Amino acid sequence: MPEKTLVLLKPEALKWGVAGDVIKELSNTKLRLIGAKLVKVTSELAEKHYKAHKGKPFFGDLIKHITGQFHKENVVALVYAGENAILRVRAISGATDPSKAEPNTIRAKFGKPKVEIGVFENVVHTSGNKEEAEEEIKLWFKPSELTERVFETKKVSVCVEQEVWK
Ligand code: 3AN
Repeated sequence: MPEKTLVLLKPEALKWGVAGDVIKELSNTKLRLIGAKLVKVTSELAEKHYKAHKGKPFFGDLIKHITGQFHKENVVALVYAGENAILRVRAISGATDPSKAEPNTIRAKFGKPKVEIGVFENVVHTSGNKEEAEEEIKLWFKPSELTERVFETKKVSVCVEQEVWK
Protein backbone atom coordinates (compact mmCIF):
# COMPACT_ATOMS: atom_id res chain seq x y z
CA MET A 1 0.00 0.00 0.00
CA PRO A 2 1.56 3.36 -0.99
CA GLU A 3 2.11 6.04 1.63
CA LYS A 4 -0.45 8.84 1.80
CA THR A 5 -0.20 12.45 2.95
CA LEU A 6 -2.58 15.35 3.44
CA VAL A 7 -1.71 18.78 2.05
CA LEU A 8 -3.73 21.87 2.89
CA LEU A 9 -3.37 25.00 0.80
CA LYS A 10 -4.04 27.56 3.52
CA PRO A 11 -6.27 30.64 3.06
CA GLU A 12 -3.30 32.90 2.15
CA ALA A 13 -2.45 30.62 -0.80
CA LEU A 14 -5.88 31.41 -2.27
CA LYS A 15 -5.83 35.05 -1.22
CA TRP A 16 -2.40 35.64 -2.79
CA GLY A 17 -3.27 33.70 -5.96
CA VAL A 18 -0.50 31.14 -5.60
CA ALA A 19 -2.57 27.95 -5.16
CA GLY A 20 -1.86 26.90 -8.76
CA ASP A 21 1.86 27.58 -8.38
CA VAL A 22 1.95 25.45 -5.22
CA ILE A 23 0.14 22.56 -6.96
CA LYS A 24 2.65 22.85 -9.83
CA GLU A 25 5.51 22.54 -7.30
CA LEU A 26 3.80 19.55 -5.69
CA SER A 27 3.43 17.90 -9.09
CA ASN A 28 7.25 17.86 -9.32
CA THR A 29 7.20 15.11 -6.66
CA LYS A 30 5.50 12.81 -9.23
CA LEU A 31 3.21 11.60 -6.46
CA ARG A 32 -0.38 10.68 -7.38
CA LEU A 33 -3.17 13.07 -6.46
CA ILE A 34 -6.05 10.93 -5.14
CA GLY A 35 -8.25 13.59 -3.48
CA ALA A 36 -8.92 17.31 -3.86
CA LYS A 37 -11.59 19.66 -2.59
CA LEU A 38 -12.29 23.22 -1.50
CA VAL A 39 -13.26 23.37 2.17
CA LYS A 40 -15.00 26.08 4.18
CA VAL A 41 -13.27 25.23 7.44
CA THR A 42 -15.40 25.23 10.61
CA SER A 43 -13.96 25.88 14.09
CA GLU A 44 -14.83 22.27 14.96
CA LEU A 45 -12.76 20.90 12.06
CA ALA A 46 -9.92 23.37 12.79
CA GLU A 47 -9.75 22.44 16.47
CA LYS A 48 -9.69 18.73 15.67
CA HIS A 49 -6.97 19.25 13.06
CA TYR A 50 -4.78 21.31 15.40
CA LYS A 51 -5.56 19.43 18.64
CA ALA A 52 -1.83 18.83 19.24
CA HIS A 53 -1.39 22.61 19.60
CA LYS A 54 -4.24 23.14 22.06
CA GLY A 55 -3.04 25.23 25.02
CA LYS A 56 -0.18 26.87 23.09
CA PRO A 57 -0.17 30.70 23.05
CA PHE A 58 -0.75 30.82 19.29
CA PHE A 59 -3.66 28.30 19.28
CA GLY A 60 -6.37 30.98 18.97
CA ASP A 61 -4.66 32.60 15.98
CA LEU A 62 -4.05 29.17 14.44
CA ILE A 63 -7.81 28.50 14.48
CA LYS A 64 -8.65 32.00 13.20
CA HIS A 65 -6.09 31.55 10.43
CA ILE A 66 -7.19 28.14 9.11
CA THR A 67 -10.90 29.07 9.34
CA GLY A 68 -10.14 32.01 7.02
CA GLN A 69 -10.89 34.82 9.45
CA PHE A 70 -7.68 36.69 8.53
CA HIS A 71 -7.70 36.20 4.75
CA LYS A 72 -11.44 35.72 4.07
CA GLU A 73 -10.65 32.65 2.04
CA ASN A 74 -11.15 28.87 2.10
CA VAL A 75 -8.73 25.95 2.17
CA VAL A 76 -7.91 23.47 -0.60
CA ALA A 77 -7.40 19.98 0.80
CA LEU A 78 -5.34 17.50 -1.24
CA VAL A 79 -4.27 13.90 -0.73
CA TYR A 80 -1.14 12.58 -2.43
CA ALA A 81 -0.06 8.94 -2.56
CA GLY A 82 3.21 7.24 -3.44
CA GLU A 83 6.49 6.01 -2.05
CA ASN A 84 7.75 8.18 0.83
CA ALA A 85 4.96 10.66 0.12
CA ILE A 86 5.15 12.27 3.57
CA LEU A 87 8.85 13.10 3.52
CA ARG A 88 8.88 14.03 -0.14
CA VAL A 89 6.09 16.56 0.37
CA ARG A 90 7.69 17.93 3.55
CA ALA A 91 11.02 18.29 1.76
CA ILE A 92 9.51 20.31 -1.07
CA SER A 93 7.46 22.38 1.44
CA GLY A 94 10.41 23.47 3.60
CA ALA A 95 10.65 24.54 7.25
CA THR A 96 7.59 25.75 9.19
CA ASP A 97 9.09 29.25 9.50
CA PRO A 98 9.33 30.61 5.92
CA SER A 99 12.35 32.76 6.87
CA LYS A 100 14.20 29.52 7.71
CA ALA A 101 12.88 27.43 4.82
CA GLU A 102 15.47 26.10 2.40
CA PRO A 103 15.73 28.03 -0.90
CA ASN A 104 13.39 26.82 -3.66
CA THR A 105 10.94 25.23 -1.23
CA ILE A 106 7.26 26.20 -1.35
CA ARG A 107 7.38 28.07 1.96
CA ALA A 108 10.58 29.95 1.00
CA LYS A 109 9.10 30.95 -2.37
CA PHE A 110 5.53 31.78 -1.35
CA GLY A 111 5.41 32.14 2.46
CA LYS A 112 5.63 35.41 4.39
CA PRO A 113 9.03 35.71 6.11
CA LYS A 114 7.69 37.81 8.99
CA VAL A 115 4.99 36.77 11.50
CA GLU A 116 2.20 39.35 11.25
CA ILE A 117 -0.93 37.50 12.34
CA GLY A 118 0.44 35.53 15.32
CA VAL A 119 1.17 32.41 13.24
CA PHE A 120 3.30 31.74 10.18
CA GLU A 121 1.63 32.42 6.84
CA ASN A 122 3.49 29.48 5.38
CA VAL A 123 1.00 28.60 2.59
CA VAL A 124 0.79 24.84 3.19
CA HIS A 125 0.16 22.28 5.87
CA THR A 126 1.58 18.82 5.28
CA SER A 127 1.21 15.69 7.43
CA GLY A 128 4.16 14.99 9.74
CA ASN A 129 4.15 11.19 9.89
CA LYS A 130 2.07 8.11 8.91
CA GLU A 131 -0.20 8.15 11.96
CA GLU A 132 -0.88 11.87 11.58
CA ALA A 133 -1.50 11.43 7.84
CA GLU A 134 -4.10 8.69 8.38
CA GLU A 135 -5.86 10.65 11.11
CA GLU A 136 -5.85 13.87 9.06
CA ILE A 137 -7.02 12.25 5.82
CA LYS A 138 -9.91 10.57 7.67
CA LEU A 139 -10.77 13.90 9.30
CA TRP A 140 -10.84 15.91 6.05
CA PHE A 141 -12.16 13.32 3.54
CA LYS A 142 -14.95 10.77 3.35
CA PRO A 143 -14.04 7.48 1.64
CA SER A 144 -16.17 8.40 -1.39
CA GLU A 145 -14.19 11.63 -1.88
CA LEU A 146 -10.95 9.77 -2.62
CA THR A 147 -10.35 7.98 -5.89
CA GLU A 148 -8.95 4.98 -4.01
CA ARG A 149 -9.99 3.20 -0.80
CA VAL A 150 -6.66 3.79 0.91
CA PHE A 151 -7.94 2.82 4.36
CA GLU A 152 -10.39 0.15 5.45
CA THR A 153 -14.02 1.18 5.29
CA LYS A 154 -17.24 -0.17 6.71
CA LYS A 155 -20.91 0.32 5.91
CA VAL A 156 -23.23 1.87 8.47
CA SER A 157 -26.97 2.41 8.27
CA VAL A 158 -28.29 5.90 8.84
CA CYS A 159 -31.36 7.30 7.05
CA VAL A 160 -29.64 6.39 3.82
CA GLU A 161 -26.76 3.98 3.74
CA GLN A 162 -23.36 5.59 3.35
CA GLU A 163 -19.77 4.45 3.56
CA VAL A 164 -17.69 5.80 6.48
CA TRP A 165 -14.21 5.13 7.82
CA LYS A 166 -14.02 2.09 10.08
P1 3AN B 1 4.18 22.18 10.30
O1 3AN B 1 2.94 22.75 9.65
O2 3AN B 1 5.46 22.63 9.64
O3 3AN B 1 4.11 20.71 10.56
P2 3AN B 1 3.57 22.54 13.10
O4 3AN B 1 2.60 21.42 13.00
O5 3AN B 1 4.65 22.47 14.13
O6 3AN B 1 4.23 22.89 11.72
O7 3AN B 1 2.75 23.87 13.40
C1 3AN B 1 1.47 24.04 12.87
C2 3AN B 1 1.26 25.50 12.61
O8 3AN B 1 1.36 26.21 13.83
C3 3AN B 1 2.33 26.12 11.71
N1 3AN B 1 2.04 25.94 10.32
C4 3AN B 1 2.34 27.55 12.16
O9 3AN B 1 1.38 28.33 11.47
C5 3AN B 1 1.96 27.47 13.62
N2 3AN B 1 3.12 27.57 14.49
C6 3AN B 1 3.94 26.59 14.87
N3 3AN B 1 4.90 27.05 15.69
C7 3AN B 1 4.64 28.37 15.85
C8 3AN B 1 5.26 29.44 16.58
N4 3AN B 1 6.35 29.22 17.33
N5 3AN B 1 4.73 30.68 16.48
C9 3AN B 1 3.64 30.89 15.75
N6 3AN B 1 3.00 29.93 15.03
C10 3AN B 1 3.50 28.69 15.08
